[in-house]
Amino acid sequence: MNGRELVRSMKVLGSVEGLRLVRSAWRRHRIDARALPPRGAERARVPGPVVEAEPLPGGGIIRFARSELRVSVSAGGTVFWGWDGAGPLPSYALAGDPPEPDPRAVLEPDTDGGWRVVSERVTVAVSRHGAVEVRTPGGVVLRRDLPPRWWEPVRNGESRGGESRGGESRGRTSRGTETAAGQGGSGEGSPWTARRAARWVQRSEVPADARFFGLGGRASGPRLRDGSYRLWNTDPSAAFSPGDDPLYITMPVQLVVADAGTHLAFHDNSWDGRVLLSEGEEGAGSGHDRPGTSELRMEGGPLRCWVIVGTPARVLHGWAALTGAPALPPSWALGPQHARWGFGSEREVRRVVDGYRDRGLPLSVLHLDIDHYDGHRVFTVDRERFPDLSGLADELRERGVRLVSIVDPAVKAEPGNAVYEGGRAAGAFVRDDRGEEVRGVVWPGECAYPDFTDPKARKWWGGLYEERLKQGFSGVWHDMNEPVSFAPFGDRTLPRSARHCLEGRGGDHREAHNVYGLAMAQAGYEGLRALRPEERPFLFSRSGWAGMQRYGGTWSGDVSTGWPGLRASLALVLGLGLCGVPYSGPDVGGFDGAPSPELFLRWYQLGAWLPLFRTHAAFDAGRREPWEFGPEVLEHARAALLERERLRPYFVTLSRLARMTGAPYVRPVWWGTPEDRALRDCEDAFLLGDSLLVAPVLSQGTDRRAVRLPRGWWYDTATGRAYEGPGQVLLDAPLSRVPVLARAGAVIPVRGEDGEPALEVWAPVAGRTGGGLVVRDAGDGWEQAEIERYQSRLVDGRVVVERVTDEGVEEAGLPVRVRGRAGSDG
Ligand code: NBV
Repeated sequence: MNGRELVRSMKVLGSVEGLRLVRSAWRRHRIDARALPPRGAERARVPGPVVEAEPLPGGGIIRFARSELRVSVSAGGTVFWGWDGAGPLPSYALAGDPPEPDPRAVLEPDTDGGWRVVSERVTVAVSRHGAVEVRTPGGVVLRRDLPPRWWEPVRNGESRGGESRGGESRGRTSRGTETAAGQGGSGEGSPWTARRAARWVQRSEVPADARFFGLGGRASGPRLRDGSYRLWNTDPSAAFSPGDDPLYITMPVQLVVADAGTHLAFHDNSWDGRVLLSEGEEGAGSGHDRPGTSELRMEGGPLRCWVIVGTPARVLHGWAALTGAPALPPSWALGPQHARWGFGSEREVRRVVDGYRDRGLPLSVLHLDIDHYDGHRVFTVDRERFPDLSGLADELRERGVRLVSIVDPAVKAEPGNAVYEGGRAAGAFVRDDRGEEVRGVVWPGECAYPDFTDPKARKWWGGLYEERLKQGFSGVWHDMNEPVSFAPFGDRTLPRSARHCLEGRGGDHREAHNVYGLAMAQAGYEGLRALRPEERPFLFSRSGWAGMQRYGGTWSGDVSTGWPGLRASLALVLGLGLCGVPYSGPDVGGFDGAPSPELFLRWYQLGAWLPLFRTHAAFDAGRREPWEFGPEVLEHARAALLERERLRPYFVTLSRLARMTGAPYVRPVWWGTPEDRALRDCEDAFLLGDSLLVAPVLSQGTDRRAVRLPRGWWYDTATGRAYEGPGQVLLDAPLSRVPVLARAGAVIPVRGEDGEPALEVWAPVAGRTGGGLVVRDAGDGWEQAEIERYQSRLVDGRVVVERVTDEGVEEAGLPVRVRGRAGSDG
């Protein structure tokens, strides 16, 4: 906690809490000092030279002097490799069983004395010193992971010097690095579990032209430039800007886009770590390329990796197959949402909802923050400020507005607090190495933390959502689940030595920290699903990890109010989408401070095109209602809102497609043409599905902006003028709107003027056809929805739209509105 944060929490919590914070930080420090003795002398080890190889389905095991590597290619072309017994399971990221190995993949000797696994879609070559190369079937190298290096404690009588060599083959028997209580290792199982806390490093090379994306939610993205990115979910403690790293969601997931192809690499390891990225350079020095590099330095955990290659769409499809299909938000969660920390009363909630209604502004969801709790205690209600919450919820629901509740994980540790006592009875709280409950300080004061890595704690916690449903809430918003414990110094989280169940394996917070939010999301999702089986849960979570999309989405967290924060908002949504988390959005207007009317409007105009469209701000921030910024902003915000609502059927379609294919709604402009290098560097525009290209205004005083187009014809939806890509065009961006382009031929589901489903079709260019997919809103339950396929073409200069079915083509069956006239100049 920095000074500002301390002052703020003193303001909110009172000065007594200030002392509590200092005590709590000391306690954390003491526990760790006791349970995690400092590392002693260590030495580095490498696998050594290759010894032999043993074929297995999908690949095989390649043995080196001191290590062994398992390589397996699945039938779909997904690559797995793991060192020293690290297999795909256990894993918090994977959705179920690992994919079946490809029975046709063969292990064969490679030219340099190494081995390779050859399959139809991909070749994995392992050099005789343990470098792993992933190549296309044509032999083009997409990624080369150099031999890893581990640090192991030096034992009595062993020399410390340098890298292990020669006589180190006995290293096999000297791998157990930790047996002490509280060190997290059971000492059982495969070699890597025995040396669970050994640090390791691996350097990887990618083509010189490659660009990096992903690593979870990074404010400085979406293209990740040279630098160091930490893998430790962190509440930045104050509103963040693009320079702040890490944030709430970190993931060892990188998407690499190069001329040679696109691939995703996922190191399935939840420990603290760091990724050092350096883009390559073509023709550097004497005409030779300098490859891009990515160096992963981990504090412990298994060295195992998944690599998925293909087009961006194939890669994300493979990623969703591996880590789970994104949860489908109910369609109301695709409508406009309004939140604020500090509504403070039922009256204020009604005032805001009335404000929307009186101005004819649609509103779908309203969120209640921690101020509606009784003394900040989770799963309670302040009856003075909210005497009839369920009555309010019913009333709002009749008016078409759902209520969503914040849920914090920390439980006030006090006798008489039913949630606390229930958690104790269930044995659900995190304990330290001596079996004492681990305490931290959050909004309610001193708190205990559920251990969401324990299935029985998840079950208990999930049941608590019944209270939220009874209050009339329709969904939940998980906060502070990095998890946070306020502290004036040191790490603002649980002690690293805090014990966790980890699904029965046992371990400590070093391993559990990054999956805490993910496991909490699982608890919430499963709880809601069991309590209200007929409806899809709506959940979004500030923290999470690879696979979190199975349970819901996320949001920006406390993005700072300012133009850089606006830019970071888009970076986060794009980056998370490429890590498989398609549903997210920023605090529109920024979390803190007071945006200028112009900044607010531009944020609003961006937010309206993102999956989660929600205004939100801190209790001491300026207003965020669109009418608070003067009549001009109100009119333009209204236009953005109405356009969002008109396009709701398109958002519903995109949410269904994300679930079925893993493709995010919001995609970088290079999505369909990753070979276009200029597009890879374009960070200020995005594709919304296949049909639209949105070019938000991200800087002050802009009324015209450059827009980079992918190949094909695109219409400026405001003017109807068509432009041919690839290339760059200058488009008007008056305060009233941001440039949005539609792909020629696109068929887009919209709400017609009568409110009924209709198709908007942008005329295809002569000689080409177009089309689009439509998935209709099938309700908020578990109904399967059908994908409808439409095609558009020009017949004698007239646009014809037809539905394509297995039997052939038929009439569209929906009202069609044709727009644009391709090739025309205005
Ligand atoms: O619950 C209060 C806030 C919330 O409004 C915000 O959205 C979260 O990101 N919460 C953080 C805790 C306090 C932040 C200073």
